[in-house]
Amino acid sequence: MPETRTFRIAAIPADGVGAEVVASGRAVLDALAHGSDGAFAFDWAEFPWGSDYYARTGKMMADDGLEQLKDFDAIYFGAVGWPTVPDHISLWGLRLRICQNFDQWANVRPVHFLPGVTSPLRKADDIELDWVVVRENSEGEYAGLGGRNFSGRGPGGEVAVQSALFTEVGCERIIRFAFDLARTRTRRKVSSVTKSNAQQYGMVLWDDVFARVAADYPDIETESVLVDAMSAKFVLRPEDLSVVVASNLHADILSDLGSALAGSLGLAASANLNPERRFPSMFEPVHGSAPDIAGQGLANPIGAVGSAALMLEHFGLPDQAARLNKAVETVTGAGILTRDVGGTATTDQVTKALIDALNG
Ligand code: GGG
Repeated sequence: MPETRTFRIAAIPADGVGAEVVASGRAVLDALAHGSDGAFAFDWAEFPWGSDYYARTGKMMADDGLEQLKDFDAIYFGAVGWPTVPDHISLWGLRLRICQNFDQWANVRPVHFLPGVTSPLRKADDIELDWVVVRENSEGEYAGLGGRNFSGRGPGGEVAVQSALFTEVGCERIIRFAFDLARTRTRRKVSSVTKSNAQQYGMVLWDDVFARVAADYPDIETESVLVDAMSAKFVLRPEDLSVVVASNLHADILSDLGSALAGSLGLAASANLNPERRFPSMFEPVHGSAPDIAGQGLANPIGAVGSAALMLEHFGLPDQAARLNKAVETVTGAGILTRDVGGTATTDQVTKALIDALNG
């Protein structure tokens, strides 16, 4: 009998609905492992970090938290943000601290329709939607550069500067990543998004690097689109897109729009990858902590389960990822849906249906 492959995973549910969706994803992954006849298993460690931890300690994660995480095979994350902690403190103290210190420079966010899920876009037409938004995840508008100060002009005279950092290395690696991804897809196209007419330094550098890298991929169709025009294109010509690569801020905004067009932010999965595998990568639903529904059993676990499928692909288990995605399609196709996508099912009911679909 071949040896069991055991993957060590650090679970960080963090805030709000993060706890519910991470519990769901863990249950579904454990059911998958259970059915693998000992081929693979998951060894979980859960970390209590987040806004409650901040209330107790004044920190979003332990001082040596990165040291504690660095030898795991992956991190499975929930959501960060809670009304008692300023959002920039919670985000920088946990999610961004992990992404930036573990050089998870590629954030992959697939967007597609699921059976049984309607959306304003889907109702309007019988169109297809199958994109991957590739978010630069290490610099750009999230470089953390700037400061606040008083201009000396008296009350009301405070000024703040927030600089974006674009490096040639940073632009090139994410753009190449997008091209390599496009080569694995049926529609071989990369759309690059900037606002380089107005942001005349960093985003012009991005455009220049995009043109240079594109020359190495003559088999891939390309376009460069301003972010405002791309927002309109998401809505008006979704069938014309495949891989969309954009800066940290632009891709974050566009992927929220994309998942809303697909039906709900609750469906959207993501992977924060350290492609060199020097550090663990982190898998998380795109959505935040949703304080308005937290703790009520209403959260949609599909984004977290889709993120678990991305983690399986990262582990080199594409068939298992496909099984998980198929189970998701079976469940949504059967109309077992949470409230955000027009259903009445609870988080637990969707989780149970997913496990039944895997076992069925
Ligand atoms: N699971 C994703 C999450 O917790 N996101 C919280 C958030 O506020 N993110 C902002 C960002 O990553 O730009």
